[in-house]
Amino acid sequence: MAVLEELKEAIISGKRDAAKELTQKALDGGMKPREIVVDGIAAAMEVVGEKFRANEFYVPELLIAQRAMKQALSLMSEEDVDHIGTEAIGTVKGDLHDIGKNLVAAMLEGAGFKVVDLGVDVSPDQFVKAVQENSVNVIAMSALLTTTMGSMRDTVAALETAGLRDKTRVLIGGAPVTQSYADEIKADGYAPDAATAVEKAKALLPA
Ligand code: B1M
Repeated sequence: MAVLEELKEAIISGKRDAAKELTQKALDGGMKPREIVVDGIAAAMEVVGEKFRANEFYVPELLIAQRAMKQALSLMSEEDVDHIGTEAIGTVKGDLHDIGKNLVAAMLEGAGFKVVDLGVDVSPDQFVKAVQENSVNVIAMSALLTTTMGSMRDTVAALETAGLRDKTRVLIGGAPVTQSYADEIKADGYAPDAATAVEKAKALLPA
């Protein structure tokens, strides 16, 4: 267990090499990948999220922890990790801002989600295709421009048209997005930051 505590600390403080070495040490010691992900990596990202919300960490610390987390995860294969759910994430059509979206994606990955990252400028049809091609539980949309937010509504409508709305939950966020906008377009959840996005995404998973 000591190695997982050390791994947590390494990720929280953004020590990339140490995060990788400690993950390797845990694997060599016979620990199961799931245990390492849940009790080491996800636990560390939870602390990072709490510190971010408490204004103890800012975006640079988040990005540094995210890189350390990626190093730890790089030693796990897809089959090794028992994902808690699948999330397709993207910045909506017409919008190229991806810093916040990448943070949300990294936090979701650290929390044990399989993340299908569709990138930026993602059209409603691309979101629909992602749901059709992967067993997606939650679609996560990010928008930073007031002029592109409307694409979130279009994506909800496209999911309905494709007959996928009932089985797909929709989570939205980004600087101009609000809870009242989420209510207006009938999204299932809104999160103001990356840490809350993880909480909301977990709550949206089927029981
Ligand atoms: Co842009 N830009 N930009 N820009 N840019 C803003 C957003 C703007 C507010 C600046 C301003 O005018 N004050 C303004 C938008 C105004 C508006 O619509 N209300 C703006 C504009 C106008 C533009 C252009 C149109 C400028 C131009 O060309 N005339 C242009 C548009 C390009 C396009 O997208 N088509 C443009 C371009 C760019 C750059 C390319 C230069 C660059 C983006 C680089 C990149 O992302 N790779 C850029 C940047 C960096 C910004 C600012 C400065 C910073 C955005 C950012 O990364 N913040 C921004 C002004 C500002 O915010 N101070 C601005 C840090 C990031 C961690 O926060 O993305 O909010 P954020 O994510 C947070 C939360 O919102 C939340 O969690 C994250 C972490 O807590 N969150 C989610 C985000 N997505 C979520 C999804 C969720 C849940 C939570 O669930 C799914």
